[in-house]
Amino acid sequence: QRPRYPSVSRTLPLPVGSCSAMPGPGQAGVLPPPLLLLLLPLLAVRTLAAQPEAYVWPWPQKISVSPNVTFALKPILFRFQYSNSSAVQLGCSVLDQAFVRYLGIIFGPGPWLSRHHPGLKQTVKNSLEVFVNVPGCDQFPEMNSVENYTLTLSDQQFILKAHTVWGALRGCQEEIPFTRSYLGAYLLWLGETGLYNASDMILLKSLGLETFSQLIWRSAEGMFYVKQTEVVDFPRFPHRGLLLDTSRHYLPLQSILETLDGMAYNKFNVFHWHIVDDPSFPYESMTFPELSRKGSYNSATHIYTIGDVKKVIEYARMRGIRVISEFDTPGHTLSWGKGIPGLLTPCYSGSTPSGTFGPVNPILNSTYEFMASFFQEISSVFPDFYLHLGGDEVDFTCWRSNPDIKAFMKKRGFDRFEKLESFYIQKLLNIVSSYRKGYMVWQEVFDNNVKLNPDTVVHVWKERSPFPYALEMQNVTKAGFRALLSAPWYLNRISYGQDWQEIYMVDPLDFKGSPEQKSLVIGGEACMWGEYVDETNLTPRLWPRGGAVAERLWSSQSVRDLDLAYNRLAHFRCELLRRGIQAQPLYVGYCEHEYF
Ligand code: CP6
Repeated sequence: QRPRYPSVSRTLPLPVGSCSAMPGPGQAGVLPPPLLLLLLPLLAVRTLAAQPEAYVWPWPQKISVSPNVTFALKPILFRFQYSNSSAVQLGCSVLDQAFVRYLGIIFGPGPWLSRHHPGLKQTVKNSLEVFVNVPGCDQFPEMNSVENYTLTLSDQQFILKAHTVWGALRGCQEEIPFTRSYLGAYLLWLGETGLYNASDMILLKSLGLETFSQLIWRSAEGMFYVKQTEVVDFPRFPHRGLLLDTSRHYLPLQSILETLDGMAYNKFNVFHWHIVDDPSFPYESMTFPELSRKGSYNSATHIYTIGDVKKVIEYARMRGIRVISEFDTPGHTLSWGKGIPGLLTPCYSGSTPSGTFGPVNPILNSTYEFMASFFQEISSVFPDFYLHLGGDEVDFTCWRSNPDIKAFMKKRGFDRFEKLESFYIQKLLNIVSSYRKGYMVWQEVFDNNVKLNPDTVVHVWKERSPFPYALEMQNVTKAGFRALLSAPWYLNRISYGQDWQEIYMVDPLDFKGSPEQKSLVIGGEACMWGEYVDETNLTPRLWPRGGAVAERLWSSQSVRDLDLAYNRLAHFRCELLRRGIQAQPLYVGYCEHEYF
């Protein structure tokens, strides 16, 4: 043991890694020596003050660590164990598998150096008891699933509890006004008992076990330790998403699964799969196999079969992550045209077709017949209640050039192309609603005054047009719609320096509006658009920068100290490396596990 700081000493060789304290965001390295000496006492204070109580990312709502009480864990003996009174017992695949996974994460594959620890002063704990209120293991996580957990590591008990009493979600979904804040709603329902949602148990696993795994460290001699700790935790926002774009570049299944691992470590809970777009259509449709046969980059290797999609959904479920697919229309659809002749609008040059194509052709019945069968398939393949229907960046040039479109608009009295776009979207929304699905759309659909179901989620992505994104959040919620923020969170965009800090300091509720309006913000998504990203650079671009979004969406609004965040995030980045995720560095420094 080489304790360095009173409550946070982590000298971790493989498999549990750690970083030594790196200089924070304020750097002294470039200053000449005399000035540096003058500043040294100041810096020392600052660095000490920036030491977190524990290295947990994202930071829990409530955590207290007793620095002087340490427990030891022996890797050969330690087990996760179902509480006798837990509603869920051995045989629950989600937890059974999570236990195996987290034993691997915490202790690594071994061999462990010392089996006998004669001089061990600390109490040895051999199990973490896991208690779940909820029977059943086959559900999917949902928007309203309660993700609360408490973790108590003390001499009396080592226990992880699902605190959750999710009032019969399916039964009372309609009665629950979504205008109530998520936390407020949780507190209200906390007192209600008797009706539980089984999907809560999934979240207990991916959240509480994750926190537990981050609290453990290993000493140089190879023993594992954890401080006496009490954690009471729940997310600030229910929708904490990450968008991957698998059309600009095909991402192999393995990359997607690895990203889901990284998401679980960061407590992200929504995988937004922007699966197709202009350049390629990798989704293999059962109803319309021509779509990927003709529209993918390579129909033998660069497609997602139904089996692949099911694997992604199940892998995500095991980690408490929802999968929301996006099939973006009517724009961004060039790849659809290859497999479905007649679907796209023919563009004209003068009075003759130019041979190029524009957005989906909104004036043909055949278009809506196709969309009805296509989205029927999508509705059944993706179990989540929500579909993302896109609706962004519709280019009117082609519609403008086409005489049939112009004639249709004249007949209908549409004076602007936004009206035609709205006409299309409204028909599409009606189709999807008839399949008993909810939908999310990009902000243009709202901006263009399309009539939307009141439970539509509007996804704000534009940084400043027509308004700065904060004003757009204000407008969307003022109109009574739920809002999702992505505009400040483009991970695909890179720059020199610590750009995670800007990402981190954004607050989704930083706009003018009533408490009701604020409560309509369900969260946000980090986006990784794929124009310049494929499997070679995806992971380092995603992590640890994506962690900044994860903590903003999970932790309390008051968690905004950049120095503390720097230390925890630098440490977490080393932990990601130890877990096999090639996360890039935040700044200068090293990871301690490099020495072992
Ligand atoms: N692809 C699709 C994109 C973007 C959008 N839709 C996008 C473009 C520019 C920025 C961010 C996102 N690459 N289909 C807009 C939602 Cl800065």
